[in-house]
Amino acid sequence: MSDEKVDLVVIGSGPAGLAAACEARNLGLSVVVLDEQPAVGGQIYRSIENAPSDRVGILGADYAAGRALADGFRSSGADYRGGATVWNVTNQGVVDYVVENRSNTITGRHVILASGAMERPFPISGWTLPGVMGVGAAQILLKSAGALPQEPVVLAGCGPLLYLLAWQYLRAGVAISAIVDTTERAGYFHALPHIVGAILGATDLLKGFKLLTALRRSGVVFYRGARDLAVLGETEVEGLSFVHRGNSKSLAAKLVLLHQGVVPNAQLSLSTGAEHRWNAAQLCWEPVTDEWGRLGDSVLYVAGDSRGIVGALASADQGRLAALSAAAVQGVVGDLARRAHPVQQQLARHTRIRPFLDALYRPSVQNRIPLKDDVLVCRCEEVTAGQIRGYVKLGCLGPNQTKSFGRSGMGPCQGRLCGLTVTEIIARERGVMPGKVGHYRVRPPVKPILLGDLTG
Ligand SMILES: Cc1cc2nc3c(=O)[nH]c(=O)nc-3n(C[C@H](O)[C@@H](O)[C@H](O)COP(=O)(O)OP(=O)(O)OC[C@H]3O[C@@H](n4cnc5c(N)ncnc54)[C@H](O)[C@@H]3O)c2cc1C
Repeated sequence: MSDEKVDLVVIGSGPAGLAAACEARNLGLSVVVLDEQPAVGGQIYRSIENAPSDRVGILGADYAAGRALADGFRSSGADYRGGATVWNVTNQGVVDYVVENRSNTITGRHVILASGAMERPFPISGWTLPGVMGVGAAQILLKSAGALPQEPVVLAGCGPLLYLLAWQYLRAGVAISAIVDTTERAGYFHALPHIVGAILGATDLLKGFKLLTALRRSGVVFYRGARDLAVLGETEVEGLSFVHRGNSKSLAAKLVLLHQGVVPNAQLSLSTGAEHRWNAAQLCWEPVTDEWGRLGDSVLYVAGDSRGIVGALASADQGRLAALSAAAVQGVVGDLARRAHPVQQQLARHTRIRPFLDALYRPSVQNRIPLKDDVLVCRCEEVTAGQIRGYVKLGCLGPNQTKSFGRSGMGPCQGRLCGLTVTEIIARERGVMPGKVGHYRVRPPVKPILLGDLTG
């Protein structure tokens, strides 16, 4: 076990972490970046440094743009440690991580948590069958290995990432049987008041518009406003059933990709005991920070999607701002306001479209809170929606108690996958807001590690 000290430890090498590291190095801070992935890039720019040109072509210009950020990071002088899984962070800046089966400790005068986003759970009947994957997971296979489905695929759900992968698949020659779109009609009405902000962020709006137009022109069948989705099959996926314009439909498929947006991967900030609030627009927990992303009066900052979903460009802006603030606290920067001003303006530009997207692609209640009792909620411990409701009837008030009632949230993912669903089910049963119900108390190790890793 080592115990080194540096000015800044950054956890995560997505846009937020890479930009934070570059900014901090520019200001002369010593920087170590840890990431459990073997290469830099995070979710959006995964494998950007070694992706062959045909794959970059398929993934599109937004992906290719990550190359400049990765190059800048490589020449910044920051120390990058890939394959490093962080399992513990303290409010004093101590970070424990495992790399190559050995646990190490590093202390940062400041630490930036930039652990990004994860896909929102999509708990419907059959969602745990072999042959069902998240759209994000399928995109990870494409980015990291160029892996593509050989058989026609059904994509179901809503949100920019779903349409993006459909577009990327079309460019790669993958056959798409259908896009079963769950965007609700109400979403359009709720998004309307935010249209001015979206128009001011015209580039993003235009990109989305072009992408949807390309999909429509491709002839892919769209079922808009689909409801009552259920994955069919006993031991593996056989298809997807749903209701479209009042008619029951079912499509045969061996691969069904589900998606209804991404949510902050907040396990690290939650594990520090920092205050988190329920974001009613994005339907998720987010850490309470100051404008720079600082958690209370600790030495910890949060930047990027793990602070609340903002997208790649805004994540990078937040990374820069957190690094600037940390450098100012360390006495390296005397003119914080002046340096931060252009980045803050850019951040405002990059987040203008967010309220529009949040309203339009708000996942429907029935796809977040399973009505059927037999739908699995906690996949690790195989706890169903009915069981969670049963615990509430017995007096269970929040997610932490579900652990003692029936092991929900006790498996290897430590509630990362079921946490939001459990909170929302309990809130609905109790007739209170999710913020009142609370979230799983997350304790280190936040990622599964072996006892041998600690002693090795
Ligand atoms: C699967 C998926 C695919 C996505 N694809 C796209 C896309 O193609 N286009 C797009 O615009 N947006 C995409 N997004 C949204 C996306 O996450 C961006 O908004 C952006 O990447 C956020 O940047 P970030 O730096 O905050 O986090 P990320 O890019 O998510 O990076 C976070 C990094 O933290 C690391 N990390 C997390 N926890 C730990 C830990 N405990 N120890 C060590 N390392 C850790 C992860 O390995 C990851 O590399 C995707 C999201 C997901 C979940």
